[in-house]
Amino acid sequence: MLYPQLNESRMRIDLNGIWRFQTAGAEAYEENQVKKPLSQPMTMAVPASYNDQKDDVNLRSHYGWAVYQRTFKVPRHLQGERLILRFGAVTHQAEVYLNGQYLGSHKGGFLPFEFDVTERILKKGENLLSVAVDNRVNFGTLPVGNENNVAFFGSDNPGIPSIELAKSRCKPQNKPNFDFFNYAGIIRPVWLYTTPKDYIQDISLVTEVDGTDGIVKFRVETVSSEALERQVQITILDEDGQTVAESEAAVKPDEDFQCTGICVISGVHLWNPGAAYLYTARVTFGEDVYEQTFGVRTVEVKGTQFLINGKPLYFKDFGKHEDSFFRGRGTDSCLNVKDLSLFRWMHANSFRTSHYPYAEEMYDLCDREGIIVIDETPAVGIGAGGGLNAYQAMRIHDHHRDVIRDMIARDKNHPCVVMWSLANEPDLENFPQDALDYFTPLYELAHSCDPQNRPVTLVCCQNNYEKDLTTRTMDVVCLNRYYGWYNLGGDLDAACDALNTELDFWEKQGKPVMFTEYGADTYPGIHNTNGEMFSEEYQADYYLRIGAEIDKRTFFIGEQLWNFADFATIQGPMRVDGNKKGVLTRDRRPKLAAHALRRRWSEIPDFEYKRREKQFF
Ligand code: BDP
Repeated sequence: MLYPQLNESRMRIDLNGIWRFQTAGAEAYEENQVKKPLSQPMTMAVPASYNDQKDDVNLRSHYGWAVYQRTFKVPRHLQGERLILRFGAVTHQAEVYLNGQYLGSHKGGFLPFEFDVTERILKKGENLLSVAVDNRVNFGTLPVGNENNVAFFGSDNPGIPSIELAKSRCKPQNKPNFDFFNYAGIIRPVWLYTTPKDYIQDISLVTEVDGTDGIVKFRVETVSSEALERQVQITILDEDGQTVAESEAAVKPDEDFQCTGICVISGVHLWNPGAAYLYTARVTFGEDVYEQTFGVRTVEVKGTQFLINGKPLYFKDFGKHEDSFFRGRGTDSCLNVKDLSLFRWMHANSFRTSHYPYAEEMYDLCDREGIIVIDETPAVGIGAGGGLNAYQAMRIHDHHRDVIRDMIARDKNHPCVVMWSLANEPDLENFPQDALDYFTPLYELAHSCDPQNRPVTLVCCQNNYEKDLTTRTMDVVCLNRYYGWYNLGGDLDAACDALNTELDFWEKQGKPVMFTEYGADTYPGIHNTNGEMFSEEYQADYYLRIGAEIDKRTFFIGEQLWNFADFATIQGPMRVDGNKKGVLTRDRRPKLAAHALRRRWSEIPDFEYKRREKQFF
């Protein structure tokens, strides 16, 4: 799906800002709330989660539906154009109404969706746009939530007298099956944009390198109002706006108005981590123009190596969250710029979009800054506990396929994206064959959807790795491991021993292996000469000790620690004002470990690290 663009053929109108907002019922909203102006609205900023914008505990822990509303007028000169209403993401489910008329719904809180409103109800005067939003998570959603949506700490604790009475007094609320606050609302930009009546629907670009030439293979999909053969022109521009290659192809009615072709860039500048170079493919079709940026680079897994442009990469970086004060998970370009600046400060080169696809604006920034991305679906929490088989109990299969398809359709042209992650920490151990049967078709689907055929992985939990049949089938083995924290916490000698026992197992699998999480909760300001758990010293020591072990393993291709910064979670006995595994605080101040890692990573090159005789730790 193409991102809305402002250019000589397309107009983009920003519908962000202050909207009106009102909560609704757990199971439903009222017709009046979406068909008429809200009766008792409060103000609410878009894009942003609604939970932390007001000082109201009922909003923070709201459960169920809420309604956003705003009005807008369409400039006279846009009448006659094709008009599209586009949402970057609404968490987790949206039902959209325009002037009281139902436009449609969208399930899933982290991917864009749009409605063609050309022939619809758009009026000359004020148009009323209402978006009903449901934040509930359960066994049918991704991310997965608790099935009965009731949070009740200690519900299995026989020490609570009259447990049924206690339960009946609990307010219903979302109980996520994941460790990040269930922020909700219109979290990404809303646009009204135009295209000409006949338009470019999609562009896919695949690049190869042949000596000093860059080969750009393109596919363009168009929509035509007439059953005629027509031409599509592609011009490749370099960073100075100079034309470096051109091509033309015909779209035909009997070929679904699609065309393919090749452009060759001689003396190509490659896109590399830390040294990005972006070209623009300017596509013209009749009245329509779309400018798609891209980079020329290759990605490949070969033996135990992960190659970018044929060179073995070492990932040194983080799992992250879209998470900040006040906005929750709302898109914040300033924060994104700041975060990537901190990446540079720490000599990091990449991150995983744990645990959902991020805002499109972030991938554009990474393209430009040369930061590598592992792009993850929102499939987190696939594990039912209590002996239940998640693959039978959950109703997520079709939705999981949809999010894989939609994520790849959205992100396929970004040079920063080098691998797809199907899920985070599903249960792979208790029902190993069911897990394998569930994930193998998804792995194949991801490969078949991606024109660039990037590597595909899933991220596995600390488990009995000998029982887990799925992780070893992925292109890269991605390990979330907490030796020294949840396992063998406080004893780094024992933790390193256990890690080495596991690494001996992975060494035999002949695949590249990396950490996608490892870490220790650290309360900023706690210092300790003995380096005990929760102290800044422990976190710094933890990373350096574990770093020294993985440095000895040539098949180990990267260290994505958990987490870049502290982040919000549901309250509970395991969390002190959120998850404190950040190497930065939530307001982006470095803990001791950030300095230690900065020194370590300044000595680790992006490429060829494990080939060097001398290693740094
Ligand atoms: C991992 C999860 C991550 C959590 C982390 C933790 O993938 O979402 O935040 O544990 O416990 O299991 O800090």
